Amino acid sequence: MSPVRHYTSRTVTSVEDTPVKVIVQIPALNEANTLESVISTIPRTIPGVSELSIIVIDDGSTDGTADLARTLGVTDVIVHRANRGLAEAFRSGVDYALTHGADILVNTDGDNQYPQERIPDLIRPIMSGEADVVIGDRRTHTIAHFSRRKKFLQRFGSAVVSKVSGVAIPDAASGFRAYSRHAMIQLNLVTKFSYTVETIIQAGQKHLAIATIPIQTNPKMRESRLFRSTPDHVVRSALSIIRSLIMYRPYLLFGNAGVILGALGLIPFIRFLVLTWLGNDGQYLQSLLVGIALLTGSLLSFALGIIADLIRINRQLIEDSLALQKAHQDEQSLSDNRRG
Ligand SMILES: Nc1nc2c(ncn2[C@@H]2O[C@H](COP(=O)(O)OP(=O)(O)O)[C@@H](O)[C@H]2O)c(=O)[nH]1
Ligand SMILES: [Mg+2]
Repeated sequence: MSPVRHYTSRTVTSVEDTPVKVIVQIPALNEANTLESVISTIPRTIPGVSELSIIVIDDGSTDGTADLARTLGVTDVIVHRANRGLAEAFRSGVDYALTHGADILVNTDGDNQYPQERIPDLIRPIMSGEADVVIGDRRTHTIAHFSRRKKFLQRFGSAVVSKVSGVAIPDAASGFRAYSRHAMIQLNLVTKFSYTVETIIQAGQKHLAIATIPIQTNPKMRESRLFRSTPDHVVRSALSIIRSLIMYRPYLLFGNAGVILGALGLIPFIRFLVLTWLGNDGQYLQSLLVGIALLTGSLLSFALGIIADLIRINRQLIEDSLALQKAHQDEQSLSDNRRG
């Protein structure tokens, strides 16, 4: 196996037989009941991996999750004293992985939903240099305890995320994932809520290679903590997708809205003009009003699209310089390690 190290987005250096360090992170909010089953099923030795460590990110648990993790032998437990949300916990894990020299970061959940024994398969596409992000596809249509509505929503949501990101993703909400160091450097998350959708859309926009592997989930242990109900899930996911769309592909949203409003506005407007020309002066004012309102909306959409696109370009420049900075720190710490 030839592990690949990516230093910056432009230079990819393949280093034969380089030791590969994997960090498995478990974001956990009150997971004392299930944490042991998660930790005990994480494979400790994987062919081609020289070092594997586990970190638990305790996000303000009140059930002793952090202490339990330490008792179970996890030496690095990141504790958020108050609950900050899953995306923040994920970011803490990425920062830890970057500063501790991980080549690959794996995420699995604290509720033992995911089959930890498949971690070797999950990281394989990164080890072989084929992918930067690997997502475990739960094949949600086969999960027995998912209702028909939930299966439909999962599939529909994944189709929307695939469309927006430009990458075919069968299971966009899966939390069983692996990220290469290159992906960790490139991704900059801003959402507070869940990182799953935003990472995919960003990865697609940044042309990171995304792979998926089919997995079978473990039986359900408890209700979701991230979503209180299905409508709550739909609203939050939709907001997260729309926000990502505005941030990464504003012209798609505002351009289409502008064209649709413009086309709808032209119909009553032209109707008014034609009828006035035919001599019906002073009549059909409703058509004029509706037409002008829709055309103004169209104009506003285009104007917002232009502004959002300019902001997107700025953001991209800032992100590029952030990635360069992180890659530079990375090379420095690697050479310090070699010297040390
Ligand atoms: N850090 C953090 N993790 C959370 C929070 N809510 C849930 N989690 C963790 O995120 C993972 C997924 O949560 P879960 O309730 O299983 O959501 P699911 O995706 O609907 O299955 C689990 O490891 C939880 O412990 C939260 O507010 N903060
Ligand atoms: Mg779960």
